[in-house]
Amino acid sequence: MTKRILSCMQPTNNLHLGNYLGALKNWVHLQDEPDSECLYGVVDLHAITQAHDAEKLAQSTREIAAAYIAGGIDTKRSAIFVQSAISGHSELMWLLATMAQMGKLERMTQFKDKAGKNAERAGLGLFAYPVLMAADILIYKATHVPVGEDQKQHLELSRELASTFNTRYGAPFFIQPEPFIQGQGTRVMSLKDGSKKMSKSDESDNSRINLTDDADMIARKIKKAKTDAEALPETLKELEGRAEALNLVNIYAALSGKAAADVVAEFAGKGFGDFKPALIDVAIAKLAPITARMNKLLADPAEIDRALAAGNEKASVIAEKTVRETREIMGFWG
Ligand code: AQP
Repeated sequence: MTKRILSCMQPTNNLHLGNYLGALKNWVHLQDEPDSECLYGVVDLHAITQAHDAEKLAQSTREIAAAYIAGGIDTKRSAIFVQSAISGHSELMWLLATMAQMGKLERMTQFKDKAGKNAERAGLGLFAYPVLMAADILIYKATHVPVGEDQKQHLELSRELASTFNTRYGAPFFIQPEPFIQGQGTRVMSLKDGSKKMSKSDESDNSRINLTDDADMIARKIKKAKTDAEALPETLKELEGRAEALNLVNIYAALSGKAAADVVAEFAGKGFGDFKPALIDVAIAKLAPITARMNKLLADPAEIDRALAAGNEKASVIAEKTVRETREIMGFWG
């Protein structure tokens, strides 16, 4: 096995089109990489770094796992695990936290965004989130981590912590993971504001297309999506400064597997009255089978729970070994 691929999502809410196009769709293809093993996590310990509903957490974890399977993760080939079920994540996080510099954590843009003006009152968990993410990755000695642009900074910290540990203890123990920056559709923007990314935690449900939305809801959200009054131009370059229009073109391209430049050329001169119905058709054609499969899995969650139990078992064998060896290298008793 030459590559170990690891990636995760938080059960903060249902997955949306951005999660699918920016991450899950690529994870499915990565399963076909030769000589590779894939581990996909539902990182529920990250989901509690901001206020969460305890009654919904376990169900959200199941829903994310259902979305992985419905989106094409093959549980015979890839492990789907739950972070909190594998205690080594928290233990390794503490060991790595002793090496993480406060100044670096303070500069993390996600912390700044999520803490907002109230950084003084933000929880330690939100601040230390990138260290837990480093533990998530290093515990599996992952060689490759598919991440969106927004997570690149966190991955860099994981690489640095691996290197700090190896230098401090004189052992080439942790692997520095390589990022896989994902291709087309990498950054899907909000349907209401083309300058903000589509996000699970956006207050407005109309800002995103959820993988649980039915055909009517998808159509309604796309019809309502913010656009402008101009027709589509002939080239992609001419869409500069029209963030919402560009976003819809990019979504169409990613869903249909076409290049964005070809999509603009195809619809050149047409307004959104023509473009939106076409986008609705491709979105429904692509997402309806995923939604149907997800609903079927959620109606009888035994299959999801079996997949998670098997994935947890596989992941915990690797994780326990790494933690045991880390403790030995650091000189702990027993
Ligand atoms: N809008 C997006 N476009 C493309 N990719 C995206 N991802 C998230 N939003 C977009 C990718 O999906 C994965 C989810 O990671 P996460 O669960 O850690 O969530 P996140 O990155 O913090 O973003 P979300 O889904 O909007 O959640 P909240 O609102 O809870 O922060 C990652 O691979 C991410 O790059």
